[in-house]
Amino acid sequence: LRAVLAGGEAERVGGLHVLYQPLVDLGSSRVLACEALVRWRHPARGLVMPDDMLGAAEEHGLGRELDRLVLRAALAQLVRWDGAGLPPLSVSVNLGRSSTCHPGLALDVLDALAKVGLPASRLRLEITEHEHLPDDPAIAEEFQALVAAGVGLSLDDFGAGYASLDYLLRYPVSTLKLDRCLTASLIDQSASPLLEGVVGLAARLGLTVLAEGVETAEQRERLAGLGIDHGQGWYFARPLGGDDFAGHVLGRA
Ligand code: G
Ligand code: G
Ligand code: MN
Ligand code: NA
Repeated sequence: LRAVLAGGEAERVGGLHVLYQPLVDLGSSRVLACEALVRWRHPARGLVMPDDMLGAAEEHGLGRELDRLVLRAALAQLVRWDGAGLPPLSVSVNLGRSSTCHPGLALDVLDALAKVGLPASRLRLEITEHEHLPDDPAIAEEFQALVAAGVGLSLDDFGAGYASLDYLLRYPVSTLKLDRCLTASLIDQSASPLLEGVVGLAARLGLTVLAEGVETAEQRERLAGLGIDHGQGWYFARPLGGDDFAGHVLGRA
């Protein structure tokens, strides 16, 4: 992985590539944005999924390099989609622990946007409370600078980690991404009060809610019925390569 990351700029450099999963309006199924999801095509091990490489990447000090490569690939992809006549969607890019805690994060990200000439509003960053982050005001300041510049901030995996409510107070989050375990819990009728509570809280805080892991029409219906704005999941589309994503958005999938 170190060698792959050292390899540089291109989208498919050294077998790392990025897929894009649509983020949709739950009511209309219209594609509003996408999430960039990294994959590693390993010569011997086959397709390596993020969960099987991100831990090791962080341990070996490569987490930030990986996130930077994905960010550059995603922004380059937006420029290509713009050229192909897609509507100006935004892309959501995940940040691992070392990217989130990096004091130069805001400058790095704004520099990457400036290099490709895209407005900051075309980018969202996803932070996760899966890993406990230190309560360091310097981290919050990086995100405040990004949000002031127009970058969106989402809290990922909400409901599956440790400190969600604390993070909502600390960081200028505008979207809550409900972990797919909450969507899956809808099979059990008794879980609805929990989701209703989360939706109510989000409304009070002025947050948009996105449900992850939407796999069935029934889930879509019930989530929309609860007042959840956005969704993501196999019911709408799997993570897609850049060209397939464009075909999906343009209705040629
Ligand atoms: O499809 P999926 O297996 O891609 O993703 C699994 C997890 O890996 C998700 O929690 C997702 O947020 C995370 N992930 C995917 N791509 C990236 C990335 O480029 N950087 C970081 N830090 N996390 C990612
Ligand atoms: O960043 P995050 O953990 O939220 O990344 C989303 C993860 O969920 C990725 O691993 C993606 O491949 C996966 N995923 C996306 N849609 C679905 C779905 O409908 N069901 C399941 N089980 N996983 C999904
Ligand atoms: Mn995510
Ligand atoms: Na998630």
